[in-house]
Amino acid sequence: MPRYRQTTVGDLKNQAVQRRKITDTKRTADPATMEVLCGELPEGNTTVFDRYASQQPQCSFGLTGVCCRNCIQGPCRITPKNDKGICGAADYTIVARNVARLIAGGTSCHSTHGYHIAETVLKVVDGKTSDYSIKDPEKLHAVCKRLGVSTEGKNDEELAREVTLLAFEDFGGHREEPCRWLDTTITQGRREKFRNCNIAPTSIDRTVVGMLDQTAMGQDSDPVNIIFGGLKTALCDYTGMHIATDLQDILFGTPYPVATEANLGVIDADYVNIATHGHNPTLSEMIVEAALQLKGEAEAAGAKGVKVVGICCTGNELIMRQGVALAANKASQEMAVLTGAVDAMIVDVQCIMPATKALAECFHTQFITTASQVKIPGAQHFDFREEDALETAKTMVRMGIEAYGKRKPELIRIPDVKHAAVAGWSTEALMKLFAGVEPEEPVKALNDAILAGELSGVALFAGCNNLRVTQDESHLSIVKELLKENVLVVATGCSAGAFAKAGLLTPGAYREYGGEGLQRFLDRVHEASPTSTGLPAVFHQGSCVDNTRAADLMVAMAEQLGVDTPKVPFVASAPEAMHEKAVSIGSWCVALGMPVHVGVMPPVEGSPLVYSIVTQVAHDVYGGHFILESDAELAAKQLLDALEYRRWKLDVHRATAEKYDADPAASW
Ligand code: NFS
Ligand code: SF4
Repeated sequence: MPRYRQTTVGDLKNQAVQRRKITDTKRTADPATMEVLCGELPEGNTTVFDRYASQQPQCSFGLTGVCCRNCIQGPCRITPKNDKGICGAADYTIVARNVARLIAGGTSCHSTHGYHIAETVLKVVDGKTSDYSIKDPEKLHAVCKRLGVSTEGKNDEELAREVTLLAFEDFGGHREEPCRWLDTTITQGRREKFRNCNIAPTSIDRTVVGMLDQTAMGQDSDPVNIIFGGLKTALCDYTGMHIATDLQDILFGTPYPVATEANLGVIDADYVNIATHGHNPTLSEMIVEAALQLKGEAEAAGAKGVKVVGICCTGNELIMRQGVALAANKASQEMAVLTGAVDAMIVDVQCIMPATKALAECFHTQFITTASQVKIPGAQHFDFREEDALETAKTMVRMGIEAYGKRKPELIRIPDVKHAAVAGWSTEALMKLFAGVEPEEPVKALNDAILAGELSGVALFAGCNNLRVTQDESHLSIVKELLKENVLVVATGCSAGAFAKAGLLTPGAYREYGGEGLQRFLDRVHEASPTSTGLPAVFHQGSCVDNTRAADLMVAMAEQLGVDTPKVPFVASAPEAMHEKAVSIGSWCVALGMPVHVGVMPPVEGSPLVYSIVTQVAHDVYGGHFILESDAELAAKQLLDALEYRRWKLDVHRATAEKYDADPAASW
């Protein structure tokens, strides 16, 4: 029987791994980024890679999570000599509190994003802006159905208003019942589990505030209770981002396959290049529209037109819906500026390094901020409002057109590296693909392939770039291992960016990277439901805020199989988790029952107790657990083992249920 978890409780990693010498480390696996890095930097400047090196060695109290700064008697640090903080907080309390606060931070980002989209929808239906409209009434109706909103005799605007008001209740309402976007999108088994464990949130805002309260000085010191509070908060992250994805699909359209390109080579010296960076599509969708409308002005300035390229998750939003080319993921954002051919970088929220602005100053690049909560000293700021979105977007694009004339030709060096990519694999798009084989119940095509042993399961690759490791390298090596072993891979965020940049999203790439079973399966479904784009090796599901698309897929699989989610052969991996958002996503994935690999050690090593809760006890309670493994080869093996264990158990439980004409066992 394969093992589903590490057996070495408390056998913590050698901390030396965390502090490997930067000189021993290859910085990036991305040839385009490497090429730019090898060139000259403007005098006095650094890149994220240099600053990571300068920060070494980093403090081991912080690295292992045993530094508490939750009151101003601190900082208190746990050492062999001092096993308690001034107030008496032990390592397990401090580590648990720190992790829970990371989750609260991540949840705040995603839910603020979702809230902003909800406000935009309301402005649209109230007629306060004419720049947006309801592009996907079909999705609107599907969401209404799920939420139990009657559609009889109501037009799209009325329905959208009703849905949005329900979303506001999930954010800040006072109700006894769990948040609707959580409760209506999970299995019955999870609903009961979350209620029984008292981690089903009733309001996002209330829960995040409650988490800050719970983890303040002199409050909760029970690590299990704190971690459960953290999971409740993480389920708010899920709720907020599910709202964001649903409403974005309603407003901008549910993504379907679209062909494009990725990596720095998409920046084209003949065009005015506008890089959009951040996360929120309300801005970038308008930039795309403005770029189209201002083609003539760009031509008058001597360019062939305006080319919009994406960075980080704004890039992921645009690649999904508009087929806009993706230039860079997080660790390469400065490299885009260093090409010398980005005329304006327009940013909204999250993952925008202040250093990118500093670097832009050495070039002609206009750096423009647009969100009231994200201002960067020295950057041009526009107060972006939906009411006059297109006009503001045009003003910003015009700044890029003007800057185009001020380029310094001697500084232009665009790596000749780019790959064709097919993105746009929302869960709806995947179901459409599977429907060719199983028109009545599309997900059955996927489950049947797993039950037949053709596929070994499904993996979600998510998360960031983290400077502690070689950029993109473990994303690529782990995924290649899994593809070879016939795992169907979906991806989001900077992980999807890494795959796009490296050619794993290229049409037909599954032939190069997939095992025989995966190739056979994809050939079959594609033949039955052909696309004009062809199929990639990895299916891009969007930005980080879109991670619930993968959860929806897992829930659909569970329901078709007649089991709860912890039994589904479905795993997740964040090889380079970095942001607080990644911590919250990983945590709700665990609560939903996924084995979740994290390739950089989160700050939990300082407490063997917390370490064992997240890697082992979590499994007993929720069926999901963290696999904390920095070695890519071992990580791939553990993910494959977890899938094998689940397939084995599923087979046993299904065979037994059939024999005794009963439901499959509820345990995992
Ligand atoms: Ni996700 Fe996307 Fe990237 Fe990480 Fe940042 S851009 S939201 S947080 S770094 S994947
Ligand atoms: Fe120290 Fe306790 Fe204050 Fe934390 S809350 S800084 S452990 S006294």
